[in-house]
Amino acid sequence: MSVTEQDVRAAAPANAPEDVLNWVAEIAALTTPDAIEFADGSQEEWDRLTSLMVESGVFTRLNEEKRPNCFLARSLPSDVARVESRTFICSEKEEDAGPTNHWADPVEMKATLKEKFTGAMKGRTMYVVPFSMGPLGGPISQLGIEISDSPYVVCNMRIMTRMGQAAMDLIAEGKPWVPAVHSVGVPLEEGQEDTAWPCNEEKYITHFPETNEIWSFGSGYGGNALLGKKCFALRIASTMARRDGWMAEHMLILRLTRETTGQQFHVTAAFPSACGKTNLAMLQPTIPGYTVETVGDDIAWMRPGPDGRLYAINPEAGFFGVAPGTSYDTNPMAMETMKANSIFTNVALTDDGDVWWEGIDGDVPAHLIDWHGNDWTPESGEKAAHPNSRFTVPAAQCPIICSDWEAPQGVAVDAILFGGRRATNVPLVAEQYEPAHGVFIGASVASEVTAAATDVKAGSLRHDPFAMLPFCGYNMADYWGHWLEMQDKLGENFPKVYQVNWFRKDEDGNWLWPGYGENSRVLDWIVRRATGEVEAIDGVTGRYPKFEDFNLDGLDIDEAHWAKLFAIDPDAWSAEMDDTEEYFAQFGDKVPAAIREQLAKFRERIAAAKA
Ligand code: GTP
Ligand code: SPV
Ligand code: MN
Repeated sequence: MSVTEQDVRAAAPANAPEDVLNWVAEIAALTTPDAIEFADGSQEEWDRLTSLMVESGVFTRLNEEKRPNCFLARSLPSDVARVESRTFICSEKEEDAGPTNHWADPVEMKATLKEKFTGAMKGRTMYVVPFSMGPLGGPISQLGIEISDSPYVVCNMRIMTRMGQAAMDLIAEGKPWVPAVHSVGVPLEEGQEDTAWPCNEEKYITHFPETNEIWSFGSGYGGNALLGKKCFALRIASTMARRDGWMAEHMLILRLTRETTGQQFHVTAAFPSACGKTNLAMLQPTIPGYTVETVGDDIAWMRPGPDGRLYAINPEAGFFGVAPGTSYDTNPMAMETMKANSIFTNVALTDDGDVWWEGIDGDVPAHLIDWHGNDWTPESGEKAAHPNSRFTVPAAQCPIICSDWEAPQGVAVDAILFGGRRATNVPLVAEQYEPAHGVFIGASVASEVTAAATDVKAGSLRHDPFAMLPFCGYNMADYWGHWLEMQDKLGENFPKVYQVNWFRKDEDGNWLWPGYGENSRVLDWIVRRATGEVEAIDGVTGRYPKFEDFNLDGLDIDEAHWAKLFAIDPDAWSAEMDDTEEYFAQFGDKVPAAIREQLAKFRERIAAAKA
């Protein structure tokens, strides 16, 4: 017997409003689940669902002494990351999705989804998960309800969002909410055994920007399934932001306090997926004089405040971070954050019930269970953890979480960074010449592809404007136009833009820059630029630090090494601008004139460097 409207009403909290009940009943009638539960976000619910998943084999409980209340999940190899080729923007007009998104006609897609979701939850429990992106009731926050047939999703949503009854209470007050429907797409016939990671070979991650709807089918992993994150907080929110004069960005947020003066600086930074946001957000400065506090590690919602400055909030409540490469050496604060109450997906399991991944501290164990669930030894020759294996951890557990991380009005942004993985060409740091140049810097971001998406060739260089290529819910060139408008509106108050690159390599393939905590030196220069303590030198890609102004104390970097970090090969940059121009051409006349103008100015600077 599948769930009836009667059952929906019986399961719902007393204050669930009529529009919610009707929508849930409609989805239940379509997907025919066996049972229904409304998530309240309680500890009891977490304990029950995690125990249920341990029993069914979805979760492995980790060693209670080493990792209390922590669980390991292993996905199928066909479901390990976002699937960009199956991500659709279903705007009425194709040009509103733009050439960098996969577009589908909303009417046709709705018909397809109706077919896919028919009976999709048979044999499963439908969970109704109300959530808030941003502090509950905050002026910049937004509400949503995710319906999902995955208890793994429910537990992850409890960490990543403010989930449960408190969100329902706000919805009950009549606040707007975004409906998001998710199914792993594996109905169970009578008596059919479930598997540890149900998912469908055919996946649809779909967005309807004009009606603020999200429908996701076939995947249980990360951004495909935790619909508050990329689907809502970036793709749908970016379209809302354009309509309503704010910004939804793939950015970390951090607070830097100068210990001598107590002055605070807030920095947001956009790097493509798996390019260092979590690491920079939790930076441990190697130079004296600064304290870093984390506000967010992946998404920033930014709005002009009453004083005309730009204010940012982190819409999330947890971190869904890349595990490999994370250690006490590279990111001690992340290591501290994941000590308890965390979910690990696709990492390896040690013999004493703890987690392991490539790059974690200590010796490589002689034996592990790898992310496939198989025995592993160092001789296996394969990675024990998947390159896109992740930890899901409560942000509040981060030892350096900012005291204002839940300030409903956000923090005032002083500088915006754009970066990516660039082995060549891009210097360590460059400052914008003028606001439009800042937008040009964002628009021309290119980065070597990582394992964060399954269907893009890792290692290849691709354009990823504003680190938003997979996350912009509308035409990318219109998005550049929106940035220019926001800059115009805020004038002098709009934060200065910097381009950074921690990933430049020498001829032998060695990093030219030590990265991680040493990135504090770049932040220090940016702060001293803001206070007017140091000058910058004009160059081809922007304005650079003077060698003598930059704090290199204790680093083995002499002037020759410095020169490599900032080397500009005019021919290589000429070629890069040819490529950028070609990339821009696909947007036709939607490319703002100010951006074309910046390209011309860039070429003039190259010509001057050649002369
Ligand atoms: P998403 O969650 O996918 O959006 O990624 P992210 O931008 O938060 O990436 P994250 O900080 O998790 O970093 C991904 C990988 O880059 C990790 O393996 C890090 O160890 C590595 N990394 C981060 N910062 C640096 C750095 O400064 N230098 C070098 N060489 N590697 C870094
Ligand atoms: C990213 O890919 O940028 C992520 C991970 O932050 S996911 O939530 O899976 O998109
Ligand atoms: Mn991300």
